[in-house]
Parts: sequence; C-alpha cells; structure tokens
Amino acid sequence: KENRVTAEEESLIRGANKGGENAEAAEEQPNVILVQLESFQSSVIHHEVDGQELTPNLNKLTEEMLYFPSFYHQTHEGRTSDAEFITNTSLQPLRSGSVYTQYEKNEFDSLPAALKENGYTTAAMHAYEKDFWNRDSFYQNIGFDQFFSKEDYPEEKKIGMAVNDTEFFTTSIEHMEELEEPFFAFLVALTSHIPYEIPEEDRALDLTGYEDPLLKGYYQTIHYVDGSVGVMVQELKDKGIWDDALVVFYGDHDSGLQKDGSEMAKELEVESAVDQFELSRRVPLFIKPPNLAQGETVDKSGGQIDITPTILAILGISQPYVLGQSLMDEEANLTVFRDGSFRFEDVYYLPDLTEPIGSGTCYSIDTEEEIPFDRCAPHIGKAAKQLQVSDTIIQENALDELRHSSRP
Ligand code: GP9
Repeated sequence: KENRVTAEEESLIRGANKGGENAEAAEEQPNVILVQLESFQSSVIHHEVDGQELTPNLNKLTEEMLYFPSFYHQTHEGRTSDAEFITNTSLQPLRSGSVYTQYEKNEFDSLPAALKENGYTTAAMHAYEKDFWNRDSFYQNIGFDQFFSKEDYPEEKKIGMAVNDTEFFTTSIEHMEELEEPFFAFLVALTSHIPYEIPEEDRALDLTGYEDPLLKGYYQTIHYVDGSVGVMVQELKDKGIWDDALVVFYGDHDSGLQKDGSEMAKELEVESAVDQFELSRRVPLFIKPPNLAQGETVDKSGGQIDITPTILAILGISQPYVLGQSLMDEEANLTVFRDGSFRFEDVYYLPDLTEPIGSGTCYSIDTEEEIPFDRCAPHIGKAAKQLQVSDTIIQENALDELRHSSRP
C-alpha cells in the first residue's frame, strides 16, 4: 500500500513508541484528574473589578500548583470539542468543523488509551447530553471506559446548559470514588458557557459601570465557576485525594467577547496585534504533580497540544504518537495555531492569509513591536508541517500506517 506519510513527516512525530511497559507499576501510579473549564480566558486570573477578585480561588492556586500564564488554546471551529480533542490526542483541530463529528471512528493515540494500557481506569465526565458532539462514540473510541453524562448528575439547579459546576464537580468526585484506582478522570465543566446567564442569587460581583450584559454575565459566571473550583479542591483535600493525585485545570477557549473594540478589549487596553493575540488565545493552565510542595509560576509557553505529553512525562509513561511536547522539559515549545500563526519563545508570527505561505509579520511578545522576519522564518515551515501531519493522521486515518512503518 502506498505510504501517505513521508519520512520527514514521520520525524515530526515525537516519542513514537507505545506505552504498556509500566503496567506492573500501575498500583503505584497516582490518580489523574484533568478538568476543562468552559470559555475560561487567562485575562480573568488576577483580574480585579473595584477591588473584587474575579477568580480568588484560582489566584490562590497559583501558590499551590504550577501556573502557566503563557499557555494558549489552539481550538478552531470545533470549539469545546476541539479543546478536548487537542488535549487528549495531542493533534491539531481540523481546518473546518470538528474531528468529533467528522472522524469519530478513526484511530487516534490518546491520553486515556496510554493510561489504560498502563493500568488506569478511565472515565470522562460531562453533565450534558451524551451524544452532543458525538462524545459517547468518540470517548469510547479513544479509550474512555466510562462516560458519566447528564443522566448521572442531579437535575436540580441548572445554570445555563446543565447542572451548575459546583454540583457537577462534587458529584464527579463521588463518581471518582467508585472507580478502581489508579483512575484517570476527565471533567468537562459547562456553567460558564455563552450566553453567560446566571441566576440573580448567584451574581456575587458588583459590576456597576459595565455596559455589555454579556460581559457582565461572563464575569459573574467565571466568578461562580471559580467558587466551584474552590469547593472541588477543598473536597478533594478533605477526602484525601488531592495530595497524591496529579491534578490539572485548563481553559478550553476564549469567551468570544474579546474582539477589537469590545468593552472587554477596551477595559484591558488592547492596543496591538500582540495584545489581541494574548487576549484571545491565552487560557489558564494549572498543574499539580503528585505531592507538590509549593506552587510556582512557570514562564515557559505552550498550548493544549502539550497537555498529553506533559501528563505522561510527569507519570514517567512512554509517549504515544504526539505532536506536542512536555512542558516539563527545557526545550522551548512551538505552539501552532490552525491559521499557521505560532508562538515560539518570545516571537509571535501572524501570517497574511491573503498571500502565499511564508508572508506575514513577526512580532516580539515582550515589546509588542514588529521584529525582523528572520526571527520567525525558521519556524514557519515547521508549523505548516505540523498542521499537515495532523491532517494526514486525522483525515487519512494514517496513524496505523505510522505504527507499521518499516522506517527506523
Ligand atoms: C456542550 C458544550 C458546548 O456539551 O460542548 O460548548 P461549545 O462547543 O458550544 O463551546
């Protein structure tokens, strides 16, 4: 059969060996709790409105976990489903639509599958309709043993699309307690979903002076979800689950409210292309490796594509096929976005999509100024290649070919 994956493409795939060797050590492995927060931008972290912290609990967690302020979402048209997909498979989203709905039966290497091969029980948790975004089928395909959906959560006190995140998290902890250890629990929260509607009694912030009702709703729901995270962390601590576990919180994508000229962009003084990139792409990432003594802010930049390799690196489990790179190593990560833009170290590249590939502007993140093109040039081809390899794996179902390739 004709090889659709070139040697060059194959060399882009890091750590191309399967897990499994560590199965006998599974009982010593920590539980893994990975929590995706809806529409959660980094701009809300440490942000205050008239002396009121939007996210007091997450702000406190910057002292108890590793906090990555230069972490980016790489989602595209598939929004929440893209975030889940990128995070769990370390591949890029599609140029158009969602992998979940278009290629849900194709073969992917994944975080749940790698953990399962190493003795973990795997469960996805999301308190909405189980077939939304084809999750039931997709989760099963990528190695989740169980999927706790709407029917596994209390009915009362819905906020927005589903049960409120506080009930979602506390009920999810009950589900975790039923799982055989070590477990991998992947939680997808939903309260802070657009249009950010929240009952009067749960609006704890005084947002006098703000005009856009969506922005006010956004800040109120984010503040509520931050409280839910606080409840969850306390409960994990009270139940003796927190210390030994590997816990990760991250945002799935932007709020949709950050466009140039919006009230949010004005409030946050967005003035340059770099400001707009940072506002629309940065989402928080918090990681607590097992028994972390003290939190720390980590300068290294990265994206959702790096979450699977980071978790597996912390656990000492060999990597499946991944396009991302662990955030725990020294080497800088190339964070590629679907339109060919990227961040690498201090540079941000913004392609001109009306021109052939390789035309665009190179910026310094630090100064926000345009810098010589040759600072970006070495990474442009690599970024394009990453997107192409990802497309080949997804659309041609080519992972099997990579695995059975006879090339060294
Ligand atoms: C619902 C959730 C919706 O299950 O995925 O979020 P969206 O994809 O619209 O961002």
